[in-house]
Amino acid sequence: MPLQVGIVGLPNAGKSTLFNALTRAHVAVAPYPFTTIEPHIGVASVPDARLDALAQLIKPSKVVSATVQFADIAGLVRGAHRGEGLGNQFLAAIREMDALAMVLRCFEDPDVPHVTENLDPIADLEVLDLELALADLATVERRIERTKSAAKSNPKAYEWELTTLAQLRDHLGRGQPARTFVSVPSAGHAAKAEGGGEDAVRALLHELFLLTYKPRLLVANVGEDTLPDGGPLAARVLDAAAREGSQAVVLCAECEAALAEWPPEEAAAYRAELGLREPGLDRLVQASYRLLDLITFFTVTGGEVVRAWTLRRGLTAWHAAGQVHSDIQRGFVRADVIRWDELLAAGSLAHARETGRLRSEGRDYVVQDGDVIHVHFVA
Ligand SMILES: Nc1nc2c(ncn2[C@@H]2O[C@H](COP(=O)(O)OP(=O)(O)O)[C@@H](O)[C@H]2O)c(=O)[nH]1
Ligand SMILES: [Mg+2]
Repeated sequence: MPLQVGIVGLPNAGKSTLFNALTRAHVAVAPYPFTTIEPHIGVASVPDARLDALAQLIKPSKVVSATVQFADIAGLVRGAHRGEGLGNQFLAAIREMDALAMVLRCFEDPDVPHVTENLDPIADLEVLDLELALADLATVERRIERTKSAAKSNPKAYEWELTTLAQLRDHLGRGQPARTFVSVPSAGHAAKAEGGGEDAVRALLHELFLLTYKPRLLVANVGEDTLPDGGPLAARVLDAAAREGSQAVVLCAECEAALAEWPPEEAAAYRAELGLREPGLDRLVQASYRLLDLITFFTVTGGEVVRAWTLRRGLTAWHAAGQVHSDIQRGFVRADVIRWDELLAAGSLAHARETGRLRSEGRDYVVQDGDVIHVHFVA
């Protein structure tokens, strides 16, 4: 199951515009395609200058980027947690996501109605967060009931879980996201109780599939006239992101959608005029990739294909081999490893080997972001 980022926001925040911009970028911006695989799900290639540099060096016949999937999730409105609108349906869709991109409306447009009279992206974010927290609260309350009945025959075994769940319920009830629960002092206290530990708290949160436990980034969708910085509303979004320790991306979804259909040089020239150094979409895709805590490793198979692959941070050469092919993983012998920039400096794998810069690593080697890996295996 590939990792997915859900595009979430109030109606008319620009979610579908953003999603379509990513989809259309496929046509015009060939190196970084984005294809729609289901009406609301698309695959974005991750722009990566390291991959470009390796392709320059090796001149393969094919270059393949790493990817991230996005889903356009409609229907988050006030009252959604009670099932209003498409409430339940969209909450189920969010539950399946690995991370969320919260689209916040910062663009003025009298023709596009907004749920409130004045634009206030932070108030909008609070509405979104409250709905998610209330949905989580309902989840936790259901779990408490289940745990209570399980505890009847063996109260001691469930003591820690019940205490922790009660604290979590209070935390969510105050409108706080599950993300910040592990760090609150009372949770720390519970963690020290028998059966606990911070890892146990994390495991419990994970098991509950809580919406407010998902990593997220904020997207300030601004009007073209406020580019490149996005004006005061975007500044407030950046502030909010800094306060909660998340990332924020400022972009104009409508401009991105239009520019995605232009010839690349003209789009680049217009971007430069607006003061933008790179497509906002690229920044969004890259930020999403970081949000998922993914790293990239590269393969340069026979000089034919240069490819970027995705791996969870902390996984090993053996896992990397499995990404490439299950046969390669099964027959894993060892891996030749060199950092991408060392390979560039060496000029070729052969030269890197001759000069002793190619390392030989075993299956437990923890892959580092930017490693070029060649796995030796027996079939
Ligand atoms: N002026 C302006 N309009 C936008 C921008 N992004 C989206 N819109 C418009 O806002 C309306 C709602 O956008 P849509 O993407 O359908 O919102 P959704 O409900 O969040 O999916 C559409 O008419 C868009 O053209 C933007 O950056 N600037
Ligand atoms: Mg929409």
